[in-house]
Amino acid sequence: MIRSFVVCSFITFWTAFASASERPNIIVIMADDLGYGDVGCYGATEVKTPHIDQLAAEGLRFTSGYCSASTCTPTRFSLLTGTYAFRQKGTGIAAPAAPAIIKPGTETMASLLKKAGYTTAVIGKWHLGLGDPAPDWNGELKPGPLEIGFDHCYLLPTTNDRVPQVFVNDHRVQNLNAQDPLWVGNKPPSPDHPTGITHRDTLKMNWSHGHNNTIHNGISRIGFYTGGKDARFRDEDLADEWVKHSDAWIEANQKQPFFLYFASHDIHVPRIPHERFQKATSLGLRGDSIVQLDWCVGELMKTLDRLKLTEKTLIIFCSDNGPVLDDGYQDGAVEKIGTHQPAGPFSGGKYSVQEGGTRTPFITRWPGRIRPGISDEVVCTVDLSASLAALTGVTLPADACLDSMPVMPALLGESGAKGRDHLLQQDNGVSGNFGLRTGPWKLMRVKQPTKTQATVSRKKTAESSKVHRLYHLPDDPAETKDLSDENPDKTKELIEKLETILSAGRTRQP
Ligand code: NG6
Ligand code: CA
Repeated sequence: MIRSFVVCSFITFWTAFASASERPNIIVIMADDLGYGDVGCYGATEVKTPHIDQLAAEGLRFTSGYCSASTCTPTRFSLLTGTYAFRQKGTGIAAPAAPAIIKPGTETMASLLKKAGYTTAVIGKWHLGLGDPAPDWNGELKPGPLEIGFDHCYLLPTTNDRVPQVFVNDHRVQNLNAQDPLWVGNKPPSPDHPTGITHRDTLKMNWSHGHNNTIHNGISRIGFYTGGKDARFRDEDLADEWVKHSDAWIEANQKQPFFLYFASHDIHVPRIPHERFQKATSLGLRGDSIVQLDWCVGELMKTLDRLKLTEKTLIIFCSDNGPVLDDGYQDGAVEKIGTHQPAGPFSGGKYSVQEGGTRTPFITRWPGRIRPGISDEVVCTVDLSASLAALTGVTLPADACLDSMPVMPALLGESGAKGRDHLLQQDNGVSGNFGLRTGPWKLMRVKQPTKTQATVSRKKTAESSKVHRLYHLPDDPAETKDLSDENPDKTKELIEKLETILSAGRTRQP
């Protein structure tokens, strides 16, 4: 169902451009750990997000927009491949020295759009591994994005609480001095190597769990490294760097259709926004990082305006998983949360298969083509590959994008268009926990309980020891009342459907 802001007489105008295939510029902005309730247009009042709100006001805001997993690597894997991460081993949260998880030869969103004539780039957090069998930090970092369809990449290789803090520009660590090679490992390189444990009193941000290995910029991280001093960045400068690089890349590629995957690191830990954003909110550094993310969105919009590309560009804004407060550093997120509700009306958050884990902000904007409004259709980041292929007239190979549903008409808000008819939710991939939503019903399979910090979600969820639980989302968005005993047939039907999805190898019919 689509609720439109515009009167019906405009409909002919908004749909007049529909044709067999279209090639707008495409920017997918993926936020990191941003929850459903973390931005103004989804109900936040204690942090202001004027640019994301503007995107929603000029586009389509989804109330049932999801990412496919409640942690980063599996969502990003399935975003790019169109296949659920649980189908491939080794797609859980990637370690600092993880090899490339998406193998060359795999069809991806980028390789599909290249077939449609697009120039492609990923700028920002990668966290899908580099190299084979391990990253060669001082040599060529391949395979990586360039071997799976991207023409250019400018990356934070893992995630910023993991080592190393360097930019990867195409196949090389940027500014690496050959006299000072970069070494990365999972054990201390020497007994006297300073760590977050041995030098805890020197840290500018203290850790709360994990994150106590090598120190860089006064922050201890996951993993160890030495060398590469000239190549290292300051955490405070990350967002500026993504924006500057994106601006230049868009300008250089404005003549042909382009696809930019803008993978912001905000609001993942360590939350160290630029000094000009620090103290921007009463929510501490987590809130300040939301303001920085919003600024990035505004800068991308300004670049499009400046180059007169706004009406030629489809922007898709989403998140890689739901919210978390203390994710390993004492940054005030828990203490300063006030009345802010990061997961909005939902329960759970990052790491969980409750709604808060994967139901996240999801906005599409394409002025002149998408009629502004709100959509209740179910869409998921895993659908973007098949949907963008359909939009641009690329035929999907039968053996690619195994779970990606072509829901482009729903993403464009076309009249009567339907989203997906079921929605699968996974966590990091090893617990055996899954969620399955069809229509108003949500089945949860809980093999291992997930701890969600009470402050992420204020909703009291009923403790249940049952593996399979059933919820009616319109009446109970916070999944507090297990209705499986009252609805045994529905429960059985959904258990069978879940087992089929898990074992069938694919859900998209070729
Ligand atoms: C967890 C880390 C957490 C975060 C997460 C990945 C610990 C104790 N926790 O293992 O801090 O890095 O991995 O987040 O180390 S994600 O958004 O990239 O998936
Ligand atoms: Ca994340």
